[in-house]
Amino acid sequence: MDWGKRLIKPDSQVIGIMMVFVVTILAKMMVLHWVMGVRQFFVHAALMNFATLAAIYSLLLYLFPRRYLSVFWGFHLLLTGLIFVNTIYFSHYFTLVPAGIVFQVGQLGGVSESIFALLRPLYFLYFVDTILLRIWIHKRKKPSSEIYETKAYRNGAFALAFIILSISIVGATQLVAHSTEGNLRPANLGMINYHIYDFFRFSQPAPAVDPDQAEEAVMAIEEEEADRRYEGLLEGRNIIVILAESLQTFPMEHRLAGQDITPALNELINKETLYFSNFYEQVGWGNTSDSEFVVHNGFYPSTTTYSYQAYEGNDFYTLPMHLKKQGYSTMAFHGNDPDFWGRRDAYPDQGIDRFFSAEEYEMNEIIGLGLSDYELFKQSIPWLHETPEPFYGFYITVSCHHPFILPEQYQWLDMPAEYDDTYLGHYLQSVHYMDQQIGYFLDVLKEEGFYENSAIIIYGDHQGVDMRNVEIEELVSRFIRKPYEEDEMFRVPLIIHVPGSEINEEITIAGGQIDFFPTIANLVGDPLDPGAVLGQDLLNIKGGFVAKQVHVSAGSFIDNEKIFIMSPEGLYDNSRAWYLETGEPAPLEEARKGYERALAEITLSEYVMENNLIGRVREHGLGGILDNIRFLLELEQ
Ligand code: GP9
Ligand code: MN
Repeated sequence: MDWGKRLIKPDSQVIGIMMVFVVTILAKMMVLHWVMGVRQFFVHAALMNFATLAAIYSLLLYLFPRRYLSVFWGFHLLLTGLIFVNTIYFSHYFTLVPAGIVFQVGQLGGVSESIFALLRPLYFLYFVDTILLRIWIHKRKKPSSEIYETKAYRNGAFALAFIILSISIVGATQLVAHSTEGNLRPANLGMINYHIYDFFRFSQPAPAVDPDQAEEAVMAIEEEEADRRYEGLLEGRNIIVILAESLQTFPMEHRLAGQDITPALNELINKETLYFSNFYEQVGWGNTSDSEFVVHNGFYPSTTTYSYQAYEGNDFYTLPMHLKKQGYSTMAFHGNDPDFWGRRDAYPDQGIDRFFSAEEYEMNEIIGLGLSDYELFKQSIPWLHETPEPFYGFYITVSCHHPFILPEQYQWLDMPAEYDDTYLGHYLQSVHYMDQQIGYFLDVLKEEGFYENSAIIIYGDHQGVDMRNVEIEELVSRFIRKPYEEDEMFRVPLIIHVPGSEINEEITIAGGQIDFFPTIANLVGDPLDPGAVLGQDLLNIKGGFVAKQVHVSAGSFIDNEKIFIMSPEGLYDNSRAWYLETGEPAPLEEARKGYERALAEITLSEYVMENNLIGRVREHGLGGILDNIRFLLELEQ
């Protein structure tokens, strides 16, 4: 047998073909990396992803020696699809598609309008080379394939795949982990390596908690003022919470060509109201549903998928449950599919006893995602009448949702030319419409006799306009007359309106959605025990603290003086910090403690939730959980 001839010649041809597939995919990935703003790790990510692709293609050759051309092409198509989807996803979420998305595929129908709005014809260019490759492999004469089935060849390819895989994925990932203090991110791993890492992380148990750092965080959370301000202010009242979709604070503070964008809300915050003006969103992958999860539980959302899914089957202790102890009836209203974000299954465990959704509502006026806010409020009145008081009613609005396209007849703001038909213009119209429906709802509550003995709480679930989109950033900066940055993007209002009370106060302490539960618990006269949740009672603390995760790198935070944004590539020294008041840069070292606290809180939260430990937290507090962790660590030694 002429081994030399048979092995070397066709092999080099096949390797050449393989490289065409690898390099074309890699080139497209590098385009995506560039779009994602990967700079410092650009070459590194390209090399790492090249190694991984070469390894996978070698493995494919080993596994499919006869049909390797079609398999190569199939994989090329698959990865191109992934690059395409990642590009769309990145344009909205500014990260790559997370592994946990597999649980969210069912939600896609509901947001199809949003997805189409993000699609750009340019993205289809990704498929051009894939199509050309199909034509090319169809035309070319296949080299004899027998040769690739020889044992020597198969082992050789396998060994190559194995070596490159282990060196590229494990070795290089370790190096990146080392230089970024373990912050593995899309911006330092690149697309395919990040997906592989994310997949393994997703299937791993909760990360290890450093008990000393977590203890410092818990002690900081427990630090409260001695007098309990406003304790019991809401006692006995119905509590009506309106989750205001995509409502940020800035539209409340700026006028548009002489018009108030949120006249109803502005009127509210000037009378009988506690208004939290430095309040921030803390959602994770589950957007609206995560904001519900955070306000009701006082814990962070999951970092892997939407929290109702990630923590399905857990025991919880939530605000609605806390209120039920005081005899409250609990219910939620949402003019959309009850299974959206898994609400139907999640609500009973969250202490929400009745859920009025598209199955109960007459879906007679659809705006964007679902029933109009007007109908959402209006149709709920008979249900309020039939519910024993006091009740807790949680309203999820949907009309003001991306892409913020309102029917013509509801675009009530006179739009100046500079914002006409812009994303910001559409957003402000939608915010205005929602504001007017909230105003209408308050009037109806008055007419129906609910207003005087209720508290009406309104909060924004998350940002509507994203500063990472250059066009939007420019428009909003012009509108608010200062650079539009993360501090403004994450700021959402919290309004607690207490009709007939003497109060009227703007609370400027920094707070986040995680503080909602302990704050309301104090207001209803049943404060939570210290160490019961990871939030604080915003009316009785010295200093606020808001940890961010998921949509910016974990470790980012906001306190009363400054904001710290951990760099996307995971390097502390590349991070940014600035003072909220002046916008002046703050020394990064001033943020080190907050960065550590943010990470400690998020890790502890995930540990509690992933191990279903709320029962224990109820008995022994978060301090008790830390004692357990210490005990387990000692056992391991
Ligand atoms: C629909 C609504 C979706 O259920 O909650 O809003 P989103 O999560 O996309 O912000
Ligand atoms: Mn939302």
